[in-house]
Amino acid sequence: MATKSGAAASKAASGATRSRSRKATTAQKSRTQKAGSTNYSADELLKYYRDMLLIRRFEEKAGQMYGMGLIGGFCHLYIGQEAVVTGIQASMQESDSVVASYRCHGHMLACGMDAKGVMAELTGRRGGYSKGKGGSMHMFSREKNFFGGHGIVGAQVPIGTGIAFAQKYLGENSVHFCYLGDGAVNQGQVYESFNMAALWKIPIVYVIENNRYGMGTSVQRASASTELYKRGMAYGIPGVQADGMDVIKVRDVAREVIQKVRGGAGPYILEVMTYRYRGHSMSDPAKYRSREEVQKMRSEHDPIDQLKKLILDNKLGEEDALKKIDREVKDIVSDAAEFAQNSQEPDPSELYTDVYAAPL
Ligand SMILES: Cc1ncc(C[n+]2csc(CCOP(=O)(O)OP(=O)(O)O)c2C)c(N)n1
Ligand SMILES: [Mg+2]
Repeated sequence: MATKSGAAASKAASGATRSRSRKATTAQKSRTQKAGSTNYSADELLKYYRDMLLIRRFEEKAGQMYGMGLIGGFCHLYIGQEAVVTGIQASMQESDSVVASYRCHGHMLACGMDAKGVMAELTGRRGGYSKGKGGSMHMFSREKNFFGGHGIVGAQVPIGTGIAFAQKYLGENSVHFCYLGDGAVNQGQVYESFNMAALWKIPIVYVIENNRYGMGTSVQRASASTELYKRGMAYGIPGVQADGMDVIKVRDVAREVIQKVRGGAGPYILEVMTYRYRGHSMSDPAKYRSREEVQKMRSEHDPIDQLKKLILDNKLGEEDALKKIDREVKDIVSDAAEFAQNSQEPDPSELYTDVYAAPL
């Protein structure tokens, strides 16, 4: 998958000459090459491997526990999309913040939230991030600058824009990352937010995770224009598209984008081309796509397998080092599952707490 820039695309669309568009193509190529260059250390790669594997194993365990009836309500797994949050998180600063949709467990783990607290929230226990009262889509961590988990499609976009505005207003040099799906991009509130963000040069990156489907509807069937990184053109918001199955490419494109946004350029759109292996939620049999389609993505583009191959082929880590990470991750996840089953359910009196910031 290539990296495309919205600026180059808009030039071509406005009838640029052949030579100008040839220049744009060369620029795109060098950007892609740069994104794929050996611009990484062995330690970094092993860390990305660990971070992606933690999300993968955590989600597999959550899926199992859901099947056993230990997790109720909705549960949207992030399996397949791990390179997106891992690559972006690797390019962030500690004070940067994140808001996400309901497919958010991976984002929480990437932000450094504790696997025990996330899993215990899924099982609805006191040890969970929302004391067992929020569940899968409603977890927050002020400490890790993670602002939820939002079940209403697109609702996080004005919220994220507000958080980014506050950061600018308070004079912080932070960038906000607002994740949304391809299914959210046709909503009115998204464009109202884009307008304000561009008008006030708000330091926000809108990360569109294009996993090709919104529930059971493919992007082609839902969107009149499918190049989602161009969706800010009406407001002068630049956009770029990256291969979301390659953690290094995501990280490198994100770094370029963040540098511009932190430097005061205003909002940016980063569209990452990704894929979810599981259904929309645990109750989706995914009949709208073929098994072959999923299998092809898994065998040819899996983010974890690709990184593993890169590490081994370039002798940046031994098979044993990767096995050690596998064991470490497995232990974190089984400890989280155990904690999530042994933590107490919330006391009924908790029904009346945490409803208002300042109780009436
Ligand atoms: C305002 C609103 N409309 C509809 C829904 C039902 N709904 C839940 S998820 C979803 C699809 C969203 O897809 P996308 O944004 O691509 O995210 P993905 O599930 O692929 O991560 C819809 C329509 C909702 N939760 N909120
Ligand atoms: Mg989608």
